Amino acid sequence: MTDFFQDIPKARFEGPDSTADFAFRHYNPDEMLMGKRMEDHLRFSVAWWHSFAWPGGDPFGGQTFERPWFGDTMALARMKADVAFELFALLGQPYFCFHDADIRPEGDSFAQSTRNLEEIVEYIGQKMAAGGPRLLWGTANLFTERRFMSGAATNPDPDVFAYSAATVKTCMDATLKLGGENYVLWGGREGYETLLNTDLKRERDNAGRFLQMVVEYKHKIGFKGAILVEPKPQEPSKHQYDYDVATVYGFLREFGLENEVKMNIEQGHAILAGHSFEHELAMASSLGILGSIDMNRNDYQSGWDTDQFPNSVPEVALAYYEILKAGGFDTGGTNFDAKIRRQSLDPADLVAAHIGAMDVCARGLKAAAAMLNDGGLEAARTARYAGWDTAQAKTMLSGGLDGCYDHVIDNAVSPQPRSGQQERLENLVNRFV
Ligand code: XUL
Ligand code: CO
Repeated sequence: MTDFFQDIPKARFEGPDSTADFAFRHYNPDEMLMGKRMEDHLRFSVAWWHSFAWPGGDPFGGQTFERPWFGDTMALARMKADVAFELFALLGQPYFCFHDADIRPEGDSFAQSTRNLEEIVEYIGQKMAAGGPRLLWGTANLFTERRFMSGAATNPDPDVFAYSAATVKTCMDATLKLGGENYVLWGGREGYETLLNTDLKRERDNAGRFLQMVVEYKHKIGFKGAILVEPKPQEPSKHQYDYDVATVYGFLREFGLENEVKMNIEQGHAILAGHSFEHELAMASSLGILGSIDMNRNDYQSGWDTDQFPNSVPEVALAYYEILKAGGFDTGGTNFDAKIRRQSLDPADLVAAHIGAMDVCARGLKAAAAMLNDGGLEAARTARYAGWDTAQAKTMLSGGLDGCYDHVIDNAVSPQPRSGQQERLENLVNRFV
C-alpha cells in the first residue's frame, strides 16, 4: 500500500441528494436500464497515461505534478502500478487501459524495454488476479520517443517501421496475456507536416500493410478481442491520415480490413475534426464499425486536444443515445481519455475528476435510455422517411434516371417541403436531460 490517496474514502452510490465529496450521485452500478446493469452498459475504464504518467506539462511549461513514482526505474513503475490499483479500488470501475510507455520504463535497447514490459505486465497481472479491474485495451506508444518523430508505420525509414511493428507485437502479447478485450491503434505520428518531403502514397500503403500485419498477428496468436483504430485529425501532425471515422473506413476498405477493424471514437477528436461526437458514433454505427469510446471533452475555444473530463450531461446523453441505439457496447467501453488540469495538483483532484465524470456519464446514459423508451425521437425520424418504405420508392431506387423521369411525368410529381421540426425535437431532448 502507498499512502498517496491517504484517507480518501471508497466512492459509493449515495443518490442525488448526497453532499459527500467522494460519492456517486448517479452512477449506481447495479441499477437496471433496458434489461442491463448500469455498470455493464457503461464499462468505465481509467487511462493509465493521463492519470499516472502525465507530468502536467503544456506547450509553455513543463511538469507541475510531483508524483513520488516519477522516474525511470522498475521499482518506480511498480509503485505507479500500486497507486493505479489504489485509485481503481476507490472508484470501483471495471476496466483500465495503458500504453507500453505508461507502465514500463524505457530500456536502453528494444530488448531491455521488452523485458521491462514483460516484468511489469507480470506484476499488473498479479494485481488483477487479486481482484482489480480488467483490461479494456492495450496499445503501443509510437509517438513520444524521438525515433517516431517522422511517423511509425508511415516513417520514411524501414527500420522505424520494423521497430514499430516489433513494439506492437510486444504490446499485443501483453494485452493477450492480461486478458484485454480490445487492442487499440491511434496513429499518433501517422501524418505529415509538408508535402515537400512526403511520399503520401507510399506512407498510406505502408500504413495499410502495417494494419494488415496487426490483424494477421491477432489471428496467429488467437487474440479474440477487437482491433480498434482511433481517428484523430490535425494533431500532432498537420495532416493526420486517420482524420475521422469516414476517412478511416475508406482506408479499411482499401486494404480489405473493414470486417476486421472497428473504431475507438474520442469526443475531443470528433470536435477537432469539425464533427459532433454523436455524428462520429452514428457514422461508425451505420458502417458497422462502432467499437469503443474515449470519453472526454475539448475546450470549444482553444482549438487543440485539451482532454478534459466530460461535464455536460446533454452532450453525453446524445452520445449514449447513439450507442444504445446501436445495441450498446460489445467488447468496447467508456475509457476516460481525460486528464485533470495542470493546476489540479492534489490526489483528491484525480479522484474527484473520475467520480464527477462517471456521474455525468450515468446521467447521460439514463437520459438516453429514457429517450429511447419514450420513442418520440425515433417516431419522428421514422415518419420523416416513411415515403421510402413504399413499394414505389423501392422500385424507383432499383431503376435509373429515366425511371425517375417517367415517375415524375406520369404522376405529375410536385414535391411539397415539410418541416424538419428541429426545435420541437430539441425541446423533446431537453425533457430528458
Ligand atoms: C491521443 C489519444 C491517445 C489514444 C491512445 O489524442 O487519444 O491517448 O487514445 O494512444
Ligand atoms: Co484517445
